[in-house]
Amino acid sequence: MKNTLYQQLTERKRQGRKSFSVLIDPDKIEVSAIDQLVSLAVNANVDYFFVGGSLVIADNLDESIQIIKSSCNIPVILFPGSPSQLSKYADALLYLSLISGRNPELLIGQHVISAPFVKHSGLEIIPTGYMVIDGGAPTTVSYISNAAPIPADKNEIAMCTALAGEMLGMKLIYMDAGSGAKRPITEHMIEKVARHIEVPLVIGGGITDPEKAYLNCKAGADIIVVGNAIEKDPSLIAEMSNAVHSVPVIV
Ligand code: 1GP
Repeated sequence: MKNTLYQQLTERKRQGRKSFSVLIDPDKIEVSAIDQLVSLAVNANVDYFFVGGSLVIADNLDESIQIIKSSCNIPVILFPGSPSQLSKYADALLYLSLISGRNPELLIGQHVISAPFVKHSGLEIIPTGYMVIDGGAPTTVSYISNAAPIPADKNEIAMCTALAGEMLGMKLIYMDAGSGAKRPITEHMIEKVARHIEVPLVIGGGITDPEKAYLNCKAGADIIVVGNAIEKDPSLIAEMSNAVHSVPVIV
């Protein structure tokens, strides 16, 4: 039987291999520019594409994913801002529960409403504990979610939240300072959380240089997600990917 993407993720973690994911927000990229981005990603050995955004106003989600899938084998994982952002052309769905917030709609409410739709999508579902960390600027995600982020220096709260998420059955923990965050998540917080959980840890939000991506991985991140910085300068893909893949393998 074919390994699921999640099995691949956990296997990579077991081997101590770090992964790099490019975030594509269909609202922020012209469909015509996707081909070039994909070719840069293939050359840079990017591990995953995350596709999604807080809003996804443009009606091009299916089309964007089809273009990616037709030109490479890099898995496409949906990172949806709302349950309407589904596409059967993707490989898997991060089934997000906003465990850092106290908004019941984003913890379970929207999931109940969209459950049959999600089930019938045929997508691989990856239950994900989504934690928003204060990145120094009110981001779209914090406004839309109507939930306070975890303060950037409250490492214990982050650790306890991740631990609770894992014990509730979340298969991934995604800590996000929000797209375009002024301050990305600190290595102290990443280290604290990584030491206490066993599931893979995804880190994103405001990562703009390869050095930061490298340090995040050293601190315990398993997957680094970059969107904004690459939208501004696509040539960063290679440097970021190299930095993540150059982290020494420690198991
Ligand atoms: C946002 O984690 C992602 O949800 C990536 O953030 O766009 O700032 O890289 P950036």
